[in-house]
Amino acid sequence: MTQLTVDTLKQEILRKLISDKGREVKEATSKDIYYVLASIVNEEIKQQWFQTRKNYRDGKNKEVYYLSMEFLIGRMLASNLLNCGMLDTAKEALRELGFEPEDIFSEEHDAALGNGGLGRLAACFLDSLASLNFPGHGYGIRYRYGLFEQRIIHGNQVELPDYWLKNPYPWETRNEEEAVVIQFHGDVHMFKKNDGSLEFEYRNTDKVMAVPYDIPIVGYENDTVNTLRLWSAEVIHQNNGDGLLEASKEYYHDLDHQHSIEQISGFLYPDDSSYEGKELRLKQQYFLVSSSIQNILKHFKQNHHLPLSRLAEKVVIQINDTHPSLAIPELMRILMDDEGFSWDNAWAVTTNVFAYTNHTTLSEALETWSEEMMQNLLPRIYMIIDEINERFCKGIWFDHEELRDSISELAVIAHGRVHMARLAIVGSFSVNGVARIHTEILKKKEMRNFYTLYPEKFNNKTNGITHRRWLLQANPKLADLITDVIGPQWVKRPKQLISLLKYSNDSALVDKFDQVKHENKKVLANYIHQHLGITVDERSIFDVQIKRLHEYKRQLLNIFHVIYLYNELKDNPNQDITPRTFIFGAKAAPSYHLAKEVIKLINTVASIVNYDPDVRDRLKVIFLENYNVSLAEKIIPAADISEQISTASKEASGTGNMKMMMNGALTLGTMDGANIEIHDLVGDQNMFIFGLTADEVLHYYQHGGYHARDLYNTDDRIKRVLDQLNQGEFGVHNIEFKDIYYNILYHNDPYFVLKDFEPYLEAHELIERAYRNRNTWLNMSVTNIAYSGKFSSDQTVQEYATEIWKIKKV
Ligand code: 26W
Repeated sequence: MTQLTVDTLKQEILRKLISDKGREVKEATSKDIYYVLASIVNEEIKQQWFQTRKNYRDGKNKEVYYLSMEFLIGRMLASNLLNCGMLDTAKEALRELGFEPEDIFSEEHDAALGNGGLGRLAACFLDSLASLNFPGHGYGIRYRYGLFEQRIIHGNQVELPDYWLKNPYPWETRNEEEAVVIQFHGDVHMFKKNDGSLEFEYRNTDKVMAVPYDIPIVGYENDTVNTLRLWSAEVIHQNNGDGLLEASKEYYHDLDHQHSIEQISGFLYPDDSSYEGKELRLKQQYFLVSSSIQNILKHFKQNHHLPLSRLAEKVVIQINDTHPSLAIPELMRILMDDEGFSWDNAWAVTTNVFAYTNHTTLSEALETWSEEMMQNLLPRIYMIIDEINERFCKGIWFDHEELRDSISELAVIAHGRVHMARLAIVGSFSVNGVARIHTEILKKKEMRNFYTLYPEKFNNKTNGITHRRWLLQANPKLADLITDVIGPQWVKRPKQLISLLKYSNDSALVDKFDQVKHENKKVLANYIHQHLGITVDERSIFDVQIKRLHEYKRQLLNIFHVIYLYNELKDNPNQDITPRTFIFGAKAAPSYHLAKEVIKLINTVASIVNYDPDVRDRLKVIFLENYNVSLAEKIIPAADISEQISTASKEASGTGNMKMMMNGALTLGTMDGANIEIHDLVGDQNMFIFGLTADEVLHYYQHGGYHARDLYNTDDRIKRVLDQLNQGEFGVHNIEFKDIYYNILYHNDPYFVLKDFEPYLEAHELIERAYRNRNTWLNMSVTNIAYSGKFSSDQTVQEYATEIWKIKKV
């Protein structure tokens, strides 16, 4: 990239302000400056983007395509500047022109085309692919409405539509010449050809146009720019010649038709880990995979002068959870119906192209579609899945007698439903979990029978996060300090953060880490003050739980502990405790009643605790509304404690745990997901582990033996908290938190909140004591940063590349 100086960049901004906006700097708004700067960055990127595409066209490389219904990319200006090597220059130039960089960056609407972990992981992977010079691209949907905006009104979550395209989005380019046609519904007709093979014809289908919008994915200081291609659904315009369409009686019918087509890329489904069999979602999934597969095949033909039978030499497709797994029958369909392949030849190609990542073992998240719906919406695809199933079941019957009794648990179609995870496993050459424990649970429990059938397919790839966005960009003060101490090599090789260990006992040096954390906490405290009008003590422990709201993530355990602390302070007003600020950020799926109750509870507790004079600022509860990527970037650098307290066995990996560790927070967590791998590295002495293990939890689920009510009856602290919920102490009306109360006592506390309460409390007491010993604490914090390089997504993507994708750097 051209190296702009602060002065030349300033001049360029001023010049563009006049040419693009017709304004001088003193009249310019933050928005003007944002667009001008984005357009300068686009100019910088354009050449490399073109060059990268050209390099890929030479046909030498195998490329990976990451298919995902979600890409939670967040804002792009600062990260594009960073990766172009222009971030510091740009910040300086903006300041000299009289603008606060943060104000300019926040003009960009946070692109929330994802729900949580799975969508953000996809975005981190794209960043690492480009930064490591891998030829890898994303395919997704350009939803017109992203994840809802959350408002808290009287303590309740209220959802507003997220129309993120209201202002022009400067990073996308519409590419009409790459549009493809997608077909739904209709009838399939079969003919016998002269050679005895079958020919298929689709009639009366509903046709939709998929138009791609491309977003550049800029590698870190390496001139690679890959592509995120997002598909938008549009009507196919037929020119009827007379131009009088508006006057015709079909006008309203056509409008209706247009509306129903545009719905396909209309909005992101706001469910995270819970499945609902909505037809529109199935349409979205097929829309994504059909357009992507058609596009991938077109480019294969253009770039490689090879027969399609050799597709797997040049193409590998990763499917992000089961959501895009219809790609498997879609590729079969095209190979057979359009390209004349036999079943066996098509299957041989297909099963060497796809790799599947599983992100959850929660049963309520496993996708199954009704056979009837599938048959009606996608008749040819249904036929192909049916045949995949027939052949697969026959294979078990004849070759695996030991599994005969389990056929209905393995079959792709069983009891009137199509099981997407089973389809994904059967049709892929690789199946991976996202943390060691998660992969083990898949192999030994959830997918046991499939593991017996295909042991060679199963492998682990522990998640990672891009340290560029989550450390360099989000926490520049810490990044600078690290570079001062160990030099800049860690930026390209994050594992070199380990050199920090040498300094973790150097008290003059760790003081500097303390200072950085303190400054970050001040910034967050200001944000809290501005947005909630609440003053928090910067020297209190910032104890953070930020993630989607879900019962298994146990925000409830956290807030129960807060209530307990509050009760303690009310009983002994002069107790000497280390001040704490409990910070929450969480969206609940709009239809998830209990999750919304927990949000209400947190806000209710906040409204009492924060204003009670007896508490005297020793305890604050902060619920930050509309948690999203850019809010995470503000909170994470300021965290002291990272709450990762899922019921063991339930959190596949977690990635927030990694982000906070990298920013020097200490993990308070259960032995679940990637917490276990953090523990492998830093040990008991550098984190706070508590609670049931996964084996214990699974044992209780299988054999019973846990009785929540016994704990209620014997532990006064627990009884008091629950009674306060039931009797309306927290809230105006008596009935307010009855549902939570009933769920715990009458449904036997399915996520073991009461069971883990006491150990959780003890862990908090350890934290309080540890925090008072500044040197020990800082040593622990620096140790965590030092080991966090393992969780850079560069590492993860490198492992996918060598072990699954078999692709090489360009
Ligand atoms: C069909 C509804 C639905 C929607 C989303 C079902 C399941 C999902 C995702 C699989 C949920 C998800 O984001 N899972 C998270 O994936 C992260 C990235 O691998 C992990 O770190 C989290 O532990 C896991 O919960």
